[in-house]
Amino acid sequence: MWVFTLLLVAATAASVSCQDMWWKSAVVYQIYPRSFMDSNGDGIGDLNGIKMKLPYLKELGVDAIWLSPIYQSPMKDFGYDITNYTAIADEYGTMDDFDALMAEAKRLGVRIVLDYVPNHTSPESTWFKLSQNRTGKYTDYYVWADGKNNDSTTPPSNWISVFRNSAWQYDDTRKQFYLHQFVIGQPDLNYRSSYLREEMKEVLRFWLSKGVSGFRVDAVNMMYEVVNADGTYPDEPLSGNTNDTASYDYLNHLYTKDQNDTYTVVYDWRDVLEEFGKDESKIMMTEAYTDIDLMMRYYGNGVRNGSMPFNFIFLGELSGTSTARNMTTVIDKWIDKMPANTVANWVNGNHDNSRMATRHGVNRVDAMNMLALILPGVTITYQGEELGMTDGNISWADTVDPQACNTLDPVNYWKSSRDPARTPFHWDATKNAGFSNGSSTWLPVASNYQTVNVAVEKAAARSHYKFYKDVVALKHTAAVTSGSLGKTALSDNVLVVTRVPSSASEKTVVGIMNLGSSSETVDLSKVAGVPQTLKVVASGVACTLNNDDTVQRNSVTLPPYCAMTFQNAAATIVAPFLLLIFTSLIQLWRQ
Ligand SMILES: *[C@@H]1O[C@H](CO)[C@@H](O)[C@H](O)[C@H]1NC(C)=O
Ligand SMILES: *[C@@H]1O[C@H](CO)[C@@H](O)[C@H](O)[C@H]1NC(C)=O
Ligand SMILES: *[C@@H]1O[C@H](CO)[C@@H](O)[C@H](O)[C@H]1NC(C)=O
Ligand SMILES: *[C@@H]1O[C@H](CO)[C@@H](O)[C@H](O)[C@H]1NC(C)=O
Ligand SMILES: *[C@@H]1O[C@H](CO)[C@@H](O)[C@H](O)[C@H]1NC(C)=O
Ligand SMILES: *[C@@H]1O[C@H](CO)[C@@H](O)[C@H](O)[C@H]1NC(C)=O
Ligand SMILES: *[C@@H]1O[C@H](CO)[C@@H](O)[C@H](O)[C@H]1NC(C)=O
Ligand SMILES: *[C@@H]1O[C@H](CO)[C@@H](O)[C@H](O)[C@H]1NC(C)=O
Ligand SMILES: *[C@@H]1O[C@H](CO)[C@@H](O)[C@H](O)[C@H]1NC(C)=O
Ligand SMILES: CC(=O)N[C@H]1CO[C@H](CO)[C@@H](O)[C@@H]1O
Ligand SMILES: [Ca+2]
Ligand SMILES: [Ca+2]
Repeated sequence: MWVFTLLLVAATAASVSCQDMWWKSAVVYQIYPRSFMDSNGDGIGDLNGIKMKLPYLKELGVDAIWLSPIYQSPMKDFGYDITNYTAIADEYGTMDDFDALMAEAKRLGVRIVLDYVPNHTSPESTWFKLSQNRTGKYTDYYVWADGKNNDSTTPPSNWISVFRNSAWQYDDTRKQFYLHQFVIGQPDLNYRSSYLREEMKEVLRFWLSKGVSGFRVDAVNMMYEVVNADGTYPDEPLSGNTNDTASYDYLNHLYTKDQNDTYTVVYDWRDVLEEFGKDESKIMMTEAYTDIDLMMRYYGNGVRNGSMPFNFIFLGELSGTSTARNMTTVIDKWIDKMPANTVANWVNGNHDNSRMATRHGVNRVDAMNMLALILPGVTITYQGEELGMTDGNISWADTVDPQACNTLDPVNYWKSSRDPARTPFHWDATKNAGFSNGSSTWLPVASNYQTVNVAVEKAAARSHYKFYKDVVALKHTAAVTSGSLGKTALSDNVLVVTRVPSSASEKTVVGIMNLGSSSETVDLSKVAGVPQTLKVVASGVACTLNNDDTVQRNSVTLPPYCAMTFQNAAATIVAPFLLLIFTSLIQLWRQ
């Protein structure tokens, strides 16, 4: 009996330290602040707007919100061009507003993760001005170089910006070129300067001291560029993919991304996060669109810990025509590569890509949301995915994204525009979708806001919102947090995902989806780990069963496009029973 009691105590202690690592199984919800909620009627979302809507996020069940940049910026790239990393953009509010948002989020138990943009600042930054002047340590804060043959009209190398044309801009003050891998208004910082590296760590400490739970790191693999021994920069070879000489795709980027020094800097940042990790494990997520093997190195090198690299596999490798087998292949691809004891993550969308509901089709919204939520690790949801929001239609006249404007092409601009995925959030069917009470909004509201919005979806018997919320509620069950993972394609259209907990007293979670346009009846007794009697805990918009209905595993019928989640039907009496024994034992012992 003593052994039994001790075991129970040990189990309790272990689960407490697991809680600490809150992001091991968590939902991180990306907010694009400009488009979430406008509190003062200027047509631009802001911090007070986010604060007003925290109860919505709490009710939805998200663990943390990641805010796209909220810092002082001339908004040439909508906040990814930062003037001052420790000041709030005027249009988003003040530092007092941030502190109030932080306090309210803490009160509600919603964590805040901030965007960290280390590759570049705005040229309006004081650092840049001091660097132009070659003032002290700031002299080498940016990547400066003479033109070829010291000519002010010939750039130092042939490098091309992600947003088209030369990546070098001549600066008349310093009489040198500066590098900008993104827009001209985003000069690259120079990570070969130790002063700069220290300065950037101070930025992390500033926000950690305010209580944030971690960072999402922007464009991390662009931090370092190769420099020759004589200080010149090597030309990149042509890719052969396109004849458009202004396109980023024209070159093979051997020297401007994925350099080895990058990983060291990321591991150094992890150490800074550890300084603040006593009460809460801090999260770091890095954005790098690159080869999967290079991505895995962000997790750590076996000696030092790093950060969780964003998994863009759902974005890049699945589409509306993917089969159930395609999905299992793609899931394995990530899981098989992950180093031991690291955390997986699943990204369904962000502000740079066409919305999930548009890429996969509205019919697959429930399936894709369910998949990202019940697989192990962190689910990253871009605002509006829980509603099935689709891309808005933005005319050339209304286009503001520099990536589209730089094409100067009023016909084909939409192919490179990120505006359609950034339209204001749909709260209700009133003016401006309830996003703003102003006369206009910074981007037009998508035209389907009267049918796709929070108010309508909360009131409906079935909706993407309700389904999403019901699945999120399982995120912290033992099955989803740490259960074993099974995935079986029963046909081209039917995928079954099982999460079986190690303890028989915990419930198994089973997710099932029909990707096709005809009804399917499947026998789940063929799938390992599926309980005999299943109770519906989440039922998508295309399904007919309701929550709490039960079905036998040997015959489950799925209407077209239906996604459902089940748990074991039989109430488990084991856990409460054990608890009863345990408390009785303690009482006995005390007497
Ligand atoms: C509506 O607009 C007024 C100013 O025009 C502003 O003071 C108020 O906070 C706004 N309310 C909401 C909910 O947007
Ligand atoms: C950033 O803004 C803060 C608050 O206004 C100010 O104290 C600080 O000096 C600024 N830093 C830079 C580099 O401009
Ligand atoms: C840079 O130098 C110019 C000319 O000496 C001066 O006008 C300007 O104030 C200086 N800027 C900074 C940030 O020191
Ligand atoms: C390049 O030209 C500038 C003047 O434009 C001059 O100050 C500098 O010394 C020259 N650099 C080299 C390496 O010749
Ligand atoms: C580039 O132009 C050449 C010559 O016109 C053509 O043969 C080739 O197919 C083009 N390449 C691409 C990727 O369009
Ligand atoms: C980068 O690091 C990898 C792994 O340690 C190594 O194999 C490779 O040679 C390095 N590349 C360079 C250019 O140093
Ligand atoms: C890396 O992280 C793991 C898991 O959190 C931890 O056990 C380990 O001690 C860390 N290693 C280092 C070198 O910090
Ligand atoms: C999806 O499956 C089809 C048929 O097996 C295959 O041809 C295709 O390459 C797969 N696509 C992906 C992304 O795995
Ligand atoms: C955008 O336009 C397309 C084609 O006209 C249409 O199918 C789609 O529903 C529109 N999207 C929205 C959000 O209005
Ligand atoms: C997903 C994401 O945050 N993408 C950003 C990557 O970095 C560039 C430059 O900072 C931004 O334009 C993107 O929005
Ligand atoms: Ca506003
Ligand atoms: Ca860089």
